[in-house]
Amino acid sequence: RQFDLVVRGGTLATAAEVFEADIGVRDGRIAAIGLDLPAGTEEVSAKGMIVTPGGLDPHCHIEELSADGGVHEESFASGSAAALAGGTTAFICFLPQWKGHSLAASAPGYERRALQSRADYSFHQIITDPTPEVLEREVPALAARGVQSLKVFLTYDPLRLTDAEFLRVLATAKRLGLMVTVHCENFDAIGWRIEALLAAGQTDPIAHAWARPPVVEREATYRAIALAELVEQPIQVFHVSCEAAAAEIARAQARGVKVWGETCPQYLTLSHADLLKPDFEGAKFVCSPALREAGENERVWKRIQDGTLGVVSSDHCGFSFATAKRAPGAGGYGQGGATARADGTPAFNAIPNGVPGIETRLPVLFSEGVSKGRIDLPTFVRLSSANAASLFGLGGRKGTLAPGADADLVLWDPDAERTIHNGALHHAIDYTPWEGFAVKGWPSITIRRGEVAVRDGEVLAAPGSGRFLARG
Ligand code: DUC
Ligand code: ZN
Ligand code: ZN
Ligand code: ZN
Repeated sequence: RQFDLVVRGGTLATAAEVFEADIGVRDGRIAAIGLDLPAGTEEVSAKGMIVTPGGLDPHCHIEELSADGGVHEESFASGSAAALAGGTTAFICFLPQWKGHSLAASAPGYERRALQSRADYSFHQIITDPTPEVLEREVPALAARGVQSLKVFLTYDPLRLTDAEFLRVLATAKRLGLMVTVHCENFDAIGWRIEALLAAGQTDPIAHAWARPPVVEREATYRAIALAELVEQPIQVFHVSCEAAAAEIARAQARGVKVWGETCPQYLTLSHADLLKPDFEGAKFVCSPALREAGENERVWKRIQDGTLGVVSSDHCGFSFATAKRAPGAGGYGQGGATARADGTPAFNAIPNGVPGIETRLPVLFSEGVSKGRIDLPTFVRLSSANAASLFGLGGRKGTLAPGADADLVLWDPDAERTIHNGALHHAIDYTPWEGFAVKGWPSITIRRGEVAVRDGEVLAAPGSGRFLARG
Protein backbone atom coordinates (compact mmCIF):
# COMPACT_ATOMS: atom_id res chain seq x y z
CA ARG A 1 0.00 0.00 0.00
CA GLN A 2 1.24 3.47 -0.83
CA PHE A 3 2.06 6.11 1.72
CA ASP A 4 -0.61 8.45 3.13
CA LEU A 5 1.98 11.20 3.15
CA VAL A 6 5.50 11.69 1.86
CA VAL A 7 7.67 14.52 3.17
CA ARG A 8 10.08 14.90 0.33
CA GLY A 9 13.57 16.26 -0.14
CA GLY A 10 14.39 17.57 3.32
CA THR A 11 17.51 17.48 5.45
CA LEU A 12 16.67 15.19 8.35
CA ALA A 13 18.13 15.76 11.80
CA THR A 14 17.97 13.13 14.52
CA ALA A 15 19.61 12.90 17.93
CA ALA A 16 22.57 11.24 16.24
CA GLU A 17 22.95 12.42 12.63
CA VAL A 18 21.99 14.74 9.78
CA PHE A 19 21.21 13.36 6.31
CA GLU A 20 19.06 13.89 3.20
CA ALA A 21 16.00 11.67 2.83
CA ASP A 22 12.27 11.45 2.23
CA ILE A 23 9.91 10.26 4.95
CA GLY A 24 6.98 8.00 4.10
CA VAL A 25 4.04 8.01 6.53
CA ARG A 26 1.31 5.44 6.92
CA ASP A 27 -1.44 5.41 9.57
CA GLY A 28 0.15 8.25 11.51
CA ARG A 29 3.51 6.57 11.83
CA ILE A 30 6.78 6.74 9.98
CA ALA A 31 6.76 3.78 7.58
CA ALA A 32 9.94 4.40 5.61
CA ILE A 33 12.91 6.73 5.42
CA GLY A 34 14.95 6.79 2.21
CA LEU A 35 15.80 8.50 -1.04
CA ASP A 36 13.25 8.70 -3.86
CA LEU A 37 10.31 7.11 -2.04
CA PRO A 38 7.23 6.41 -4.22
CA ALA A 39 4.46 9.01 -4.28
CA GLY A 40 2.14 9.41 -1.33
CA THR A 41 -1.56 10.33 -1.33
CA GLU A 42 -0.38 13.65 0.05
CA GLU A 43 3.00 15.20 -0.68
CA VAL A 44 4.77 17.88 1.34
CA SER A 45 7.93 19.42 -0.06
CA ALA A 46 10.73 19.87 2.45
CA LYS A 47 13.18 21.35 -0.07
CA GLY A 48 15.59 23.65 1.72
CA MET A 49 14.06 22.68 5.06
CA ILE A 50 15.47 20.91 8.08
CA VAL A 51 13.17 18.15 9.31
CA THR A 52 13.32 17.32 13.01
CA PRO A 53 11.16 15.12 15.23
CA GLY A 54 8.25 17.05 16.76
CA GLY A 55 9.19 18.81 19.95
CA LEU A 56 8.33 17.19 23.27
CA ASP A 57 7.91 19.78 26.04
CA PRO A 58 8.20 17.76 29.25
CA HIS A 59 7.38 20.62 31.62
CA CYS A 60 4.48 23.00 31.14
CA HIS A 61 1.59 24.17 33.27
CA ILE A 62 -1.65 24.14 31.30
CA GLU A 63 -5.04 25.05 32.74
CA GLU A 64 -3.72 24.04 36.14
CA LEU A 65 -6.49 24.30 38.71
CA SER A 66 -5.17 25.60 42.01
CA ALA A 67 -6.60 25.04 45.46
CA ASP A 68 -7.08 28.80 46.00
CA GLY A 69 -9.58 28.98 43.15
CA GLY A 70 -7.15 30.58 40.71
CA VAL A 71 -7.43 29.03 37.26
CA HIS A 72 -4.70 29.17 34.68
CA GLU A 73 -5.74 31.36 31.80
CA GLU A 74 -4.12 28.98 29.35
CA SER A 75 -6.59 26.33 28.25
CA PHE A 76 -5.71 23.00 26.69
CA ALA A 77 -7.10 24.22 23.37
CA SER A 78 -5.04 27.45 23.35
CA GLY A 79 -1.89 26.04 24.96
CA SER A 80 -1.76 23.13 22.54
CA ALA A 81 -2.35 25.41 19.53
CA ALA A 82 0.63 27.46 20.71
CA ALA A 83 2.68 24.28 21.22
CA LEU A 84 2.02 23.05 17.67
CA ALA A 85 2.68 26.46 16.11
CA GLY A 86 6.07 26.45 17.86
CA GLY A 87 6.98 22.96 16.63
CA THR A 88 5.97 21.04 19.75
CA THR A 89 3.72 18.06 19.01
CA ALA A 90 3.55 16.59 22.53
CA PHE A 91 3.85 17.89 26.05
CA ILE A 92 3.77 16.71 29.63
CA CYS A 93 1.81 18.89 32.03
CA PHE A 94 0.76 18.37 35.63
CA LEU A 95 -2.04 16.67 37.53
CA PRO A 96 -2.41 18.87 40.63
CA GLN A 97 -2.73 17.63 44.19
CA TRP A 98 -4.30 20.02 46.65
CA LYS A 99 -2.85 19.73 50.16
CA GLY A 100 -5.27 17.96 52.46
CA HIS A 101 -6.99 16.21 49.53
CA SER A 102 -6.54 12.84 47.92
CA LEU A 103 -5.39 12.81 44.29
CA ALA A 104 -8.90 11.85 43.22
CA ALA A 105 -10.44 14.83 45.04
CA SER A 106 -7.92 17.38 43.70
CA ALA A 107 -8.69 19.51 40.64
CA PRO A 108 -11.90 17.71 39.68
CA GLY A 109 -12.51 17.45 35.96
CA TYR A 110 -8.91 18.20 35.03
CA GLU A 111 -8.38 15.11 32.90
CA ARG A 112 -11.65 15.80 31.10
CA ARG A 113 -10.41 19.30 30.21
CA ALA A 114 -7.22 17.80 28.79
CA LEU A 115 -9.32 15.99 26.19
CA GLN A 116 -9.48 19.37 24.40
CA SER A 117 -5.78 19.23 23.55
CA ARG A 118 -4.71 19.47 19.91
CA ALA A 119 -1.24 18.07 20.71
CA ASP A 120 -0.48 14.72 22.32
CA TYR A 121 -0.12 15.00 26.07
CA SER A 122 0.82 13.21 29.24
CA PHE A 123 0.99 14.09 32.92
CA HIS A 124 3.39 14.24 35.79
CA GLN A 125 1.51 13.79 39.08
CA ILE A 126 2.31 16.59 41.56
CA ILE A 127 2.55 15.32 45.13
CA THR A 128 1.95 17.93 47.84
CA ASP A 129 0.56 15.65 50.53
CA PRO A 130 2.11 12.18 50.51
CA THR A 131 -0.28 10.35 52.81
CA PRO A 132 -0.22 6.53 52.97
CA GLU A 133 -3.48 6.51 50.98
CA VAL A 134 -1.84 8.56 48.21
CA LEU A 135 1.45 6.67 48.12
CA GLU A 136 0.19 3.15 48.63
CA ARG A 137 -3.05 3.20 46.66
CA GLU A 138 -3.46 6.21 44.38
CA VAL A 139 0.04 6.49 42.93
CA PRO A 140 0.26 2.79 41.97
CA ALA A 141 -3.16 3.04 40.30
CA LEU A 142 -2.03 6.08 38.31
CA ALA A 143 1.20 4.38 37.31
CA ALA A 144 -0.85 1.48 35.98
CA ARG A 145 -2.71 4.01 33.80
CA GLY A 146 0.57 5.25 32.34
CA VAL A 147 1.30 8.27 34.55
CA GLN A 148 4.86 7.23 35.26
CA SER A 149 6.42 10.29 36.86
CA LEU A 150 5.94 12.45 39.94
CA LYS A 151 6.70 16.10 40.57
CA VAL A 152 7.60 17.58 43.92
CA PHE A 153 8.24 21.15 45.01
CA LEU A 154 10.73 22.02 47.74
CA THR A 155 9.26 25.54 47.93
CA TYR A 156 5.90 27.45 47.61
CA ASP A 157 3.57 27.57 50.65
CA PRO A 158 0.79 25.37 49.31
CA LEU A 159 2.98 22.91 47.42
CA ARG A 160 6.25 22.23 49.19
CA LEU A 161 7.33 18.99 50.82
CA THR A 162 9.49 18.62 53.90
CA ASP A 163 12.59 16.45 53.49
CA ALA A 164 10.78 13.65 55.36
CA GLU A 165 7.89 13.80 52.90
CA PHE A 166 10.23 14.00 49.91
CA LEU A 167 12.00 10.84 51.12
CA ARG A 168 8.69 8.98 51.26
CA VAL A 169 7.89 10.05 47.71
CA LEU A 170 11.34 8.95 46.51
CA ALA A 171 10.91 5.55 48.17
CA THR A 172 7.50 5.08 46.56
CA ALA A 173 8.88 6.01 43.15
CA LYS A 174 11.70 3.54 43.61
CA ARG A 175 9.28 0.74 44.49
CA LEU A 176 7.15 1.47 41.40
CA GLY A 177 9.97 2.37 39.00
CA LEU A 178 8.78 5.97 38.44
CA MET A 179 10.82 9.09 37.64
CA VAL A 180 10.74 11.96 40.14
CA THR A 181 11.08 15.57 38.99
CA VAL A 182 12.00 18.24 41.52
CA HIS A 183 11.64 22.02 41.87
CA CYS A 184 14.75 22.86 43.88
CA GLU A 185 14.74 26.01 46.01
CA ASN A 186 15.06 26.40 49.80
CA PHE A 187 11.67 27.49 51.16
CA ASP A 188 12.84 28.82 54.53
CA ALA A 189 15.73 30.74 53.03
CA ILE A 190 13.37 32.44 50.60
CA GLY A 191 10.90 33.26 53.36
CA TRP A 192 13.67 34.83 55.45
CA ARG A 193 14.84 36.94 52.52
CA ILE A 194 11.29 38.06 51.64
CA GLU A 195 10.70 39.29 55.20
CA ALA A 196 13.94 41.25 55.22
CA LEU A 197 13.28 42.83 51.81
CA LEU A 198 9.71 43.83 52.67
CA ALA A 199 10.87 45.25 56.02
CA ALA A 200 13.39 47.36 54.10
CA GLY A 201 10.62 48.66 51.84
CA GLN A 202 11.81 46.76 48.76
CA THR A 203 8.72 45.75 46.81
CA ASP A 204 9.68 46.06 43.12
CA PRO A 205 9.74 43.03 40.80
CA ILE A 206 13.56 42.89 40.89
CA ALA A 207 13.38 42.04 44.61
CA HIS A 208 11.97 38.67 43.50
CA ALA A 209 15.47 37.80 42.28
CA TRP A 210 17.12 39.21 45.41
CA ALA A 211 14.83 37.00 47.53
CA ARG A 212 15.98 33.83 45.77
CA PRO A 213 19.64 34.16 44.79
CA PRO A 214 21.58 31.22 43.25
CA VAL A 215 22.67 29.84 46.65
CA VAL A 216 19.01 29.14 47.49
CA GLU A 217 18.74 26.99 44.36
CA ARG A 218 22.16 25.43 44.79
CA GLU A 219 21.42 24.27 48.35
CA ALA A 220 18.11 22.67 47.41
CA THR A 221 19.62 21.06 44.31
CA TYR A 222 22.38 19.53 46.42
CA ARG A 223 19.86 18.38 49.04
CA ALA A 224 17.50 16.84 46.49
CA ILE A 225 20.40 14.96 44.92
CA ALA A 226 21.71 13.78 48.31
CA LEU A 227 18.29 12.46 49.37
CA ALA A 228 17.79 10.77 45.99
CA GLU A 229 21.24 9.24 46.36
CA LEU A 230 20.29 7.92 49.79
CA VAL A 231 17.17 6.25 48.41
CA GLU A 232 18.91 5.27 45.12
CA GLN A 233 16.10 6.83 43.12
CA PRO A 234 16.73 8.69 39.83
CA ILE A 235 15.60 12.34 39.67
CA GLN A 236 15.29 15.09 37.08
CA VAL A 237 16.11 18.56 38.43
CA PHE A 238 13.72 20.99 36.80
CA HIS A 239 14.57 24.46 35.45
CA VAL A 240 18.23 24.87 36.36
CA SER A 241 18.89 28.62 36.19
CA CYS A 242 22.54 28.99 37.13
CA GLU A 243 26.03 27.53 37.15
CA ALA A 244 25.97 27.02 40.92
CA ALA A 245 23.10 24.52 40.68
CA ALA A 246 24.37 22.96 37.44
CA ALA A 247 27.73 22.32 39.09
CA GLU A 248 26.02 20.26 41.83
CA ILE A 249 24.37 18.15 39.12
CA ALA A 250 27.66 17.70 37.26
CA ARG A 251 29.45 16.61 40.45
CA ALA A 252 26.72 14.06 41.20
CA GLN A 253 26.73 12.75 37.62
CA ALA A 254 30.51 12.34 37.84
CA ARG A 255 30.14 10.06 40.86
CA GLY A 256 27.51 7.97 39.07
CA VAL A 257 24.33 9.33 40.62
CA LYS A 258 21.29 9.08 38.34
CA VAL A 259 20.42 12.75 38.17
CA TRP A 260 19.43 14.67 35.06
CA GLY A 261 19.11 18.41 34.55
CA GLU A 262 16.70 20.57 32.63
CA THR A 263 16.84 24.26 31.78
CA CYS A 264 14.51 26.65 29.93
CA PRO A 265 14.90 29.39 27.27
CA GLN A 266 14.37 32.09 29.92
CA TYR A 267 17.58 31.02 31.67
CA LEU A 268 19.44 31.09 28.36
CA THR A 269 18.31 34.52 27.18
CA LEU A 270 16.81 36.73 29.95
CA SER A 271 18.30 38.39 33.05
CA HIS A 272 17.93 40.93 35.86
CA ALA A 273 17.77 43.70 33.25
CA ASP A 274 14.32 42.40 32.31
CA LEU A 275 13.08 42.41 35.92
CA LEU A 276 14.21 46.04 36.13
CA LYS A 277 11.97 47.25 33.29
CA PRO A 278 9.92 50.32 34.31
CA ASP A 279 6.16 50.66 34.85
CA PHE A 280 5.86 47.29 36.62
CA GLU A 281 6.82 45.58 33.31
CA GLY A 282 9.44 43.66 35.30
CA ALA A 283 6.50 41.59 36.62
CA LYS A 284 6.36 39.91 33.20
CA PHE A 285 9.68 38.24 34.02
CA VAL A 286 8.91 36.89 37.49
CA CYS A 287 9.52 33.16 37.41
CA SER A 288 11.15 30.72 39.78
CA PRO A 289 14.00 30.04 39.94
CA ALA A 290 14.54 33.72 39.25
CA LEU A 291 16.33 35.23 36.27
CA ARG A 292 20.01 35.78 37.02
CA GLU A 293 22.57 38.53 36.51
CA ALA A 294 24.07 39.39 33.13
CA GLY A 295 26.59 36.73 32.13
CA GLU A 296 24.81 33.78 33.72
CA ASN A 297 23.05 32.86 30.43
CA GLU A 298 26.41 31.92 28.86
CA ARG A 299 27.33 29.78 31.86
CA VAL A 300 24.08 27.84 31.46
CA TRP A 301 24.82 27.38 27.73
CA LYS A 302 28.20 25.90 28.76
CA ARG A 303 26.35 23.32 30.88
CA ILE A 304 24.29 22.42 27.84
CA GLN A 305 27.44 22.10 25.76
CA ASP A 306 29.18 19.86 28.32
CA GLY A 307 26.08 17.64 28.62
CA THR A 308 25.17 18.40 32.25
CA LEU A 309 21.79 19.80 31.16
CA GLY A 310 20.11 17.58 28.58
CA VAL A 311 16.58 18.95 28.28
CA VAL A 312 15.22 22.39 27.45
CA SER A 313 11.57 22.69 28.51
CA SER A 314 9.37 25.78 28.52
CA ASP A 315 8.03 25.69 32.10
CA HIS A 316 5.18 27.50 30.35
CA CYS A 317 3.13 28.95 33.18
CA GLY A 318 1.21 31.85 31.84
CA PHE A 319 -0.38 34.59 33.90
CA SER A 320 -1.40 37.63 31.91
CA PHE A 321 0.21 40.95 32.81
CA ALA A 322 -3.28 42.32 33.49
CA THR A 323 -3.84 39.48 35.98
CA ALA A 324 -0.44 39.93 37.64
CA LYS A 325 -1.17 43.63 38.17
CA ARG A 326 -4.36 43.12 40.12
CA ALA A 327 -4.45 39.56 41.47
CA PRO A 328 -1.79 38.97 44.10
CA GLY A 329 -0.86 35.34 44.55
CA ALA A 330 -2.96 33.94 41.70
CA GLY A 331 -2.53 30.26 41.10
CA GLY A 332 -0.64 29.57 44.33
CA TYR A 333 2.72 30.44 42.74
CA GLY A 334 3.77 33.14 45.17
CA GLN A 335 5.12 33.19 48.71
CA GLY A 336 4.32 35.07 51.90
CA GLY A 337 1.51 37.51 52.65
CA ALA A 338 0.08 39.33 49.66
CA THR A 339 0.88 43.01 50.01
CA ALA A 340 -0.57 45.62 47.69
CA ARG A 341 1.42 48.79 47.05
CA ALA A 342 0.16 52.36 46.94
CA ASP A 343 -0.66 52.09 43.21
CA GLY A 344 -2.49 48.78 43.73
CA THR A 345 0.14 46.57 42.11
CA PRO A 346 1.34 43.66 44.25
CA ALA A 347 4.69 43.54 46.01
CA PHE A 348 7.23 41.26 44.29
CA ASN A 349 6.39 38.23 46.45
CA ALA A 350 2.73 38.25 45.43
CA ILE A 351 3.28 38.36 41.67
CA PRO A 352 2.32 34.94 40.33
CA ASN A 353 5.47 33.10 39.27
CA GLY A 354 5.80 31.92 35.72
CA VAL A 355 6.42 32.97 32.14
CA PRO A 356 4.59 31.84 29.00
CA GLY A 357 6.85 30.09 26.49
CA ILE A 358 5.37 26.93 25.03
CA GLU A 359 5.35 28.42 21.49
CA THR A 360 8.64 30.31 21.61
CA ARG A 361 10.67 27.50 23.29
CA LEU A 362 11.94 25.89 20.10
CA PRO A 363 12.28 28.97 17.85
CA VAL A 364 14.38 30.65 20.57
CA LEU A 365 16.44 27.48 21.12
CA PHE A 366 16.93 26.95 17.38
CA SER A 367 17.95 30.54 16.79
CA GLU A 368 20.16 31.09 19.82
CA GLY A 369 21.51 27.54 19.66
CA VAL A 370 21.74 26.27 16.07
CA SER A 371 21.71 29.52 14.07
CA LYS A 372 24.25 31.17 16.36
CA GLY A 373 26.48 28.08 16.35
CA ARG A 374 26.30 27.21 20.04
CA ILE A 375 24.90 23.73 19.35
CA ASP A 376 24.60 21.43 16.35
CA LEU A 377 21.36 19.98 15.00
CA PRO A 378 21.59 16.59 16.77
CA THR A 379 22.07 18.44 20.08
CA PHE A 380 19.02 20.56 19.25
CA VAL A 381 17.01 17.36 18.71
CA ARG A 382 18.25 15.84 21.97
CA LEU A 383 17.37 19.00 23.95
CA SER A 384 13.99 19.56 22.31
CA SER A 385 12.58 16.04 22.28
CA ALA A 386 14.82 12.96 22.23
CA ASN A 387 16.27 13.13 25.75
CA ALA A 388 12.92 13.86 27.38
CA ALA A 389 11.36 11.01 25.41
CA SER A 390 13.86 8.48 26.79
CA LEU A 391 13.73 9.92 30.30
CA PHE A 392 9.94 9.81 30.51
CA GLY A 393 9.09 6.53 28.81
CA LEU A 394 8.30 7.75 25.28
CA GLY A 395 11.45 6.48 23.56
CA GLY A 396 10.74 4.93 20.15
CA ARG A 397 7.43 6.83 19.82
CA LYS A 398 8.46 10.45 20.22
CA GLY A 399 11.72 12.33 19.67
CA THR A 400 12.94 10.10 16.87
CA LEU A 401 12.79 9.78 13.08
CA ALA A 402 12.63 6.02 12.56
CA PRO A 403 10.16 3.53 11.15
CA GLY A 404 7.49 2.77 13.75
CA ALA A 405 7.74 6.14 15.51
CA ASP A 406 4.79 8.54 15.50
CA ALA A 407 5.04 10.75 12.41
CA ASP A 408 5.58 13.97 14.40
CA LEU A 409 7.69 16.16 12.15
CA VAL A 410 8.73 19.79 12.08
CA LEU A 411 9.90 21.46 8.87
CA TRP A 412 12.25 24.26 9.87
CA ASP A 413 13.07 27.06 7.48
CA PRO A 414 16.60 27.74 8.71
CA ASP A 415 16.85 31.09 6.93
CA ALA A 416 13.54 32.62 8.02
CA GLU A 417 14.14 35.78 10.01
CA ARG A 418 11.34 36.77 12.34
CA THR A 419 10.74 39.12 15.20
CA ILE A 420 8.62 37.63 17.97
CA HIS A 421 5.43 39.58 18.70
CA ASN A 422 2.72 38.47 21.07
CA GLY A 423 0.00 39.30 18.57
CA ALA A 424 1.24 36.50 16.31
CA LEU A 425 1.39 33.85 19.08
CA HIS A 426 -1.42 31.40 19.83
CA HIS A 427 -1.39 31.27 23.62
CA ALA A 428 -4.05 32.93 25.80
CA ILE A 429 -1.61 35.22 27.60
CA ASP A 430 -1.43 38.96 26.93
CA TYR A 431 2.36 39.16 26.59
CA THR A 432 5.52 37.25 25.75
CA PRO A 433 8.84 37.79 27.55
CA TRP A 434 10.43 37.62 24.07
CA GLU A 435 8.49 40.58 22.62
CA GLY A 436 10.69 42.14 19.93
CA PHE A 437 13.23 39.28 20.10
CA ALA A 438 14.79 38.54 16.68
CA VAL A 439 15.16 34.90 15.66
CA LYS A 440 16.62 33.12 12.65
CA GLY A 441 14.95 29.81 11.88
CA TRP A 442 11.22 29.16 12.13
CA PRO A 443 8.96 26.08 12.09
CA SER A 444 6.99 26.52 8.88
CA ILE A 445 5.09 23.21 8.97
CA THR A 446 4.27 21.02 11.96
CA ILE A 447 2.99 17.50 11.32
CA ARG A 448 1.39 15.58 14.20
CA ARG A 449 0.91 11.83 13.71
CA GLY A 450 0.96 12.26 9.95
CA GLU A 451 -1.43 15.20 9.76
CA VAL A 452 -0.41 18.73 8.86
CA ALA A 453 -1.26 20.45 12.14
CA VAL A 454 0.20 23.88 11.38
CA ARG A 455 1.10 25.47 8.06
CA ASP A 456 2.71 28.93 7.98
CA GLY A 457 1.31 29.93 11.36
CA GLU A 458 -2.20 28.67 10.73
CA VAL A 459 -3.23 25.99 13.22
CA LEU A 460 -5.24 23.31 11.43
CA ALA A 461 -5.42 20.68 14.19
CA ALA A 462 -8.76 20.76 15.98
CA PRO A 463 -9.27 20.76 19.76
CA GLY A 464 -9.59 17.16 20.88
CA SER A 465 -7.34 15.76 18.16
CA GLY A 466 -4.45 15.24 20.61
CA ARG A 467 -4.08 11.90 22.35
CA PHE A 468 -3.23 10.94 25.88
CA LEU A 469 0.16 9.22 25.97
CA ALA A 470 0.19 6.36 28.43
CA ARG A 471 3.83 5.78 29.33
CA GLY A 472 5.51 2.54 30.25
N1 DUC B 1 8.05 28.24 38.50
C1 DUC B 1 7.42 29.15 37.84
O1 DUC B 1 8.00 30.15 37.48
N2 DUC B 1 6.11 28.95 37.56
C2 DUC B 1 5.42 27.79 37.87
C3 DUC B 1 6.03 26.94 38.81
C4 DUC B 1 7.45 27.16 38.98
O2 DUC B 1 8.09 26.37 39.58
ZN1 ZN C 1 9.11 24.58 39.28
ZN1 ZN D 1 7.01 24.43 36.40
ZN1 ZN E 1 4.96 43.49 19.20
